[in-house]
Amino acid sequence: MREWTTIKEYEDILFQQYGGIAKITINRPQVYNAFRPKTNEEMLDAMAICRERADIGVIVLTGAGDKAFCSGGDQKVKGIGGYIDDNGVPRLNVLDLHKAIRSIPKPVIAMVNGYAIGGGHVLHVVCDLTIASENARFGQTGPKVGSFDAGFGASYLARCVGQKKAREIWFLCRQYTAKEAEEMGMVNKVVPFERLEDETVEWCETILKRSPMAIRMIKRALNAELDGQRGMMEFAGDATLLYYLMAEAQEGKNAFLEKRDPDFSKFQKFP
Ligand code: S0N
Repeated sequence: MREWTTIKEYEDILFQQYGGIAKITINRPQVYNAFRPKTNEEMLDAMAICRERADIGVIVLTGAGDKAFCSGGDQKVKGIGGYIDDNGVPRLNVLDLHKAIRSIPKPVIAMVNGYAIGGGHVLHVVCDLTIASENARFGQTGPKVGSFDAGFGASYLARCVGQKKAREIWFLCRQYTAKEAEEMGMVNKVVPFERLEDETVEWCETILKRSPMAIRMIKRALNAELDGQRGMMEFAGDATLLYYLMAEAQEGKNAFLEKRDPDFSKFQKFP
């Protein structure tokens, strides 16, 4: 059994670390790890910490127990206009979490340990990779329970499984086994439940041996294709970051500070 150390205490989630891996666990097993606004706020806070912390290279998202990864929005707090927070404000702040998962320049792996249903299904879809246990079940429920996600849960799902399958998943609201989800292309690997964490940690440790800048750029590139101007902005932002690391960019800044003309002639012009 590996030792996960707590990074920060929260009410609805566990936030732990093992080496360069951060693990965010939705800890509401009594409602099959359904999220309420507070759960999403806490996950957003944990994601912000993961983004800042240079010692964290991969993030694992999972649910507590062996029944559910996440069963979507907590139907007990669903009100008019969204999920009601502690101040009585209706929110759909899981969408902010989707954006954070897409935007963080580090891989996010869904470790699916049971039901990934409704908004919980969308959550695993939005993650960069999905590793599932054999008991996992996947599916959307929106059109059955008065909801839908027309964001990544539709468009990125279709990129993963194809348009026809995505329409089937949303129109029929059936459940699929982990094996079926793998065959459809929305799960990377299926393992016995007892192997789930070991397998996920092995994937993380392999990624941690790879070049972080290369991983960052490839995540940006794969996102940009779907994310339009925002995706291009994030890709372009990292191109600027790379440029700032070069002596050529520093020459411009140094020349300004030294009140001289910059000399860019010494820098190679690549074919
Ligand atoms: C997961 C299911 C299939 C499991 O069935 P099973 O094994 O028969 O167990 P149950 O007895 O049904 O459940 C066990 C206990 O857990 C509670 N519970 C389960 N799911 C929820 C939930 N979502 N909210 C609150 N409680 C839940 C049960 O009530 C039960 O507790 P007790 O015994 O005390 O009654 C089955 O449980 C199931 O189908 N669950 C509901 C799945 C669902 O419909 N989820 C909501 C779908 N909608 C969303 O997620 C909306 C998402 C959203 O906010 C959004 C909006 C806009 C854009 C994007 C999104 C997005 O999230 O992507």
